[in-house]
Amino acid sequence: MTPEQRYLFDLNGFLHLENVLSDAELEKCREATDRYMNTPLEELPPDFGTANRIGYDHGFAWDKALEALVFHPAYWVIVKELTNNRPRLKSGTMLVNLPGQEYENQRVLHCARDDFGRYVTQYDVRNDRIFCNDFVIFPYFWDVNPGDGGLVVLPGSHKSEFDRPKTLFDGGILGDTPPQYALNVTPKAGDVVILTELTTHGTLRWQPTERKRATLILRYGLQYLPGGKGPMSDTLRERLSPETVELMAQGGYQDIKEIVQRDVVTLS
Ligand SMILES: O=C(O)CCC(=O)C(=O)O
Repeated sequence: MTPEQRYLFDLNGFLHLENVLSDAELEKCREATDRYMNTPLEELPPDFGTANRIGYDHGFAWDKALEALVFHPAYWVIVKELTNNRPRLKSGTMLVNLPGQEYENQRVLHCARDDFGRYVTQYDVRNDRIFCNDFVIFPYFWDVNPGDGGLVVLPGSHKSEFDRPKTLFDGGILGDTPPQYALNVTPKAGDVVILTELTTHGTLRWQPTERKRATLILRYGLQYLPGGKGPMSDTLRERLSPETVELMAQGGYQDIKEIVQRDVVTLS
C-alpha cells in the first residue's frame, strides 16, 4: 500500500484506483460477464445463477479472467496489509444493474456496524499499517459516469462513534441523486473501488437506458474468522485454481498461507 493510498483509505474509508485492468483483462472480463448473464439457468453449473438479475452467484468463479482478479497485483499488497497477512476470500458475487431495473434493497444505506453491531467489524491503525477484517473490492467492467447512479459512500463514516440517526439521508433510502454529505463514486471501466464494510454505503438508481453497470463484489476477511457462504461446494472447488482454494480456506491466527508469501500470484 503506498503512503498515498494509506492516507486516503484511512481518511475516507474507501479507495478509488484508476486504470487497474488492462484492455486485454477488461475485454476478457466483459465477455465472461455477458456469457454468464446470457447462459440459460438450466445450462449453468450447480450453485450458479441469479435470483434477482442483480447478484450472480459465484461470478468470480465463472471464468479464469474473473477468478484472476482476486489476486490482481494492483491490490494484492493491499489485501495483505489490511488483513495483516491472514486473508480469506469469503465470496465473489457478480453485481449487475440493467437499464430500467428496480431493486429497492440495493438503495438502503448500510454498513457492517448497522448490520452486525459495533464490535464485529474492526478497523485499526498500528505501526503505519491499516488493519480491517471486512472489506470489499469492486473491479468495474463498464463505465459509470456522473449522473448514472451507482455506488454512494459517506466518506469517513468507517470511524463514526455515533449511530447514524435514521432521520438523516431521507431515512436511509437512496433515490436518484446522492444526499448532502454523501459521495457518488463513478469508476470508469477498468477502475477498482476498495471499501471497508464499516463505511456507510448504498446504491443510487441506475439511470442509463442503454448501458449496464457490472462489477464483482470480492469480499475479503480474516482466515481465522467465520463468515461467507459456508463450506465450499464440490462444484466450486473443482472449478477454482489451487491458489484461490487456498485464499478461501480457513487458517490459524499465526498461520501464513503459502500464497501470502508471494508478491504476485498467478492461477495455475
Ligand atoms: O451497488 C454497489 O455498488 C454496492 C453494493 C453493496 O452495497 C455491497 O456490496 O454491500
